[in-house]
Amino acid sequence: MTPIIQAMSRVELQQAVEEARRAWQTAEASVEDEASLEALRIRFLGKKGVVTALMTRLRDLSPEERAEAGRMLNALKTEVTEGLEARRAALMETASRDREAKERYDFTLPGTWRPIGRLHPLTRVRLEIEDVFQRLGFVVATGPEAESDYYNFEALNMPADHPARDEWDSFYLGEGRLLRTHTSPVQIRVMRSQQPPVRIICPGKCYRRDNPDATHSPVFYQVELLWVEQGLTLANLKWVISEFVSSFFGPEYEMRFAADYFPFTEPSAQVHIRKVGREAPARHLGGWLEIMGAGMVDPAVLAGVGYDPEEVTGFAFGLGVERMAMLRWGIEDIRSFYENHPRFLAQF
Ligand code: 2NL
Repeated sequence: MTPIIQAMSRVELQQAVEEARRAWQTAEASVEDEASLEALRIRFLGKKGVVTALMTRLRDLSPEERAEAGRMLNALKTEVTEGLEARRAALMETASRDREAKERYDFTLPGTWRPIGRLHPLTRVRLEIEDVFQRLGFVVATGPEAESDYYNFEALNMPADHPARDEWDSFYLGEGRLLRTHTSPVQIRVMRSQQPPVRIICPGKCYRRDNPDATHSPVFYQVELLWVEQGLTLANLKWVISEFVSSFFGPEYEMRFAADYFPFTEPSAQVHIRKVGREAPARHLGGWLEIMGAGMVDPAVLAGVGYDPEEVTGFAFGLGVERMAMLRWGIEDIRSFYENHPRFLAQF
């Protein structure tokens, strides 16, 4: 297109406007994005643009000619302005349709599959045991797994040279610390911090220096129970345990106590259960299964925490959570609980 720098006649201006219109119509068809659209706007309507330059030429004409040429130029300007606007709208329309196509959700696609977790069988059994005793009015108490010799042994009537300590070999952490071998230290802590009556259950992780085999694991879970109050006897202990047996194993189980020994209870007993009608020959222990150890709290333990053994009596028991789970589901190896094979865990 010829630059418009010289004075123009009416005809020349008319021809230049027609030429500009054709140039616009050709250029307009080639707009394909925001950038080329903006370049086109500057080329025609910018300060140094084609239409602007032609406008300045109006002053070369007489007032009569100027009016007519002005209308022509205004028509061109309107055509260009509206054309640009239409192109811009078309570009935006395309852009938003593209975006919608890209962002559209397909609700028929399958969702992301994630395996749903579940409680570990030991957690399930522990919670169920807690539930049985909470319904009987016992409160859950917990405490540290790293303990002192005093709480784990001394306060339980096992001074340093006591032979019973052999049964509970611990892991020693140094600086007088050891991993608790039972949850009894929690009961000692509770008794030292409050007056009777005490009705608690103490679930938690315990550690013993045992080699792993089908029935031993150096880490295991225990639930202990303690009830201290005026006038408690072995009869109350038997009632609490029989409530547990019928709740956890079912009403068709019978129970018996067999004499045992623990340094912290006197008398002490093993508790056995058997499904009624499942009597077995004596060589199979008559079908009886040991489920826990229990007894009346030794007066020396009560005195040790500042209670008056002439005033209050108490009883306690301790059971292994793994053993309860093994009996419930017929699991034969305690190590199954700690190997965490998904196919083992998925069964519960
Ligand atoms: C077992 C035996 C038992 C206790 C734990 C206990 C705690 C205090 C005082 C007296 Cl503070 N006794 N606990 C009593 C008898 C037996 O556990 O073989 N458990 C698996």
